[in-house]
Amino acid sequence: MYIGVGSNLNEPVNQVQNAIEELAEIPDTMRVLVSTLVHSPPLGECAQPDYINAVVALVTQLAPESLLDILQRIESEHGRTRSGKRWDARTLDLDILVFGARRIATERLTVPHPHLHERSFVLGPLNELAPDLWITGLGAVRVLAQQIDFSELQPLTEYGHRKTIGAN
Ligand code: A4P
Ligand code: MG
Repeated sequence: MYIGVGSNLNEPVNQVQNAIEELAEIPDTMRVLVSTLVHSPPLGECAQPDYINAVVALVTQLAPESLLDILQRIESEHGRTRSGKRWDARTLDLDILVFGARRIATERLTVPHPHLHERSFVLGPLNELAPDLWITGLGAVRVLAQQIDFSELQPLTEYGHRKTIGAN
């Protein structure tokens, strides 16, 4: 299971690094891989600061909705306020990118994440962790990544190379 982490407010590198540590503390869940942090300009119309993003691989016994509850609690604890405006600047955004082979389409959850295949800041880190991962309805990460322009994506040095092996 893969989580996309993103921030563009209040020291985004710290926000993302702290969130990565908090993901390791989720009950009935093990953090198995952490990607390199990447820097990119904001996607979307409105002017806002650049983003730091990363992808984290977890193995969990939680149901997707229970995991989402916890992710949203972590977002709130990072001081995220929801302006109601979509794609607005945020202290922390935690998205469930992939949940095994599951396809979920409920009011609260769309999995695989609907924009995953078009975002360099998701596919870059995901391709680092799991190039062979098959995404339901989309195909292999490695192939999706070949169709993406990574020219605006800058990896940050040192932090977060593969920490352990084996992910789902
Ligand atoms: N929700 C549905 N599916 C999911 C899922 N797979 N994971 C629902 C998590 N949540 C999911 O999310 C709104 C609702 O989506 C939640 O209540 C949940 O039930 P949100 O986080 O409150 O809203 P949002 O993040 O503003 O909207 P959205 O559409 O998720 O925005 P995105 O797609 O996350 O885009 N540019 C760069 N460079 N890097 C970025 O990370 N991020 C965005 C936000 C824009 N531009 C960016 C980046
Ligand atoms: Mg979100």
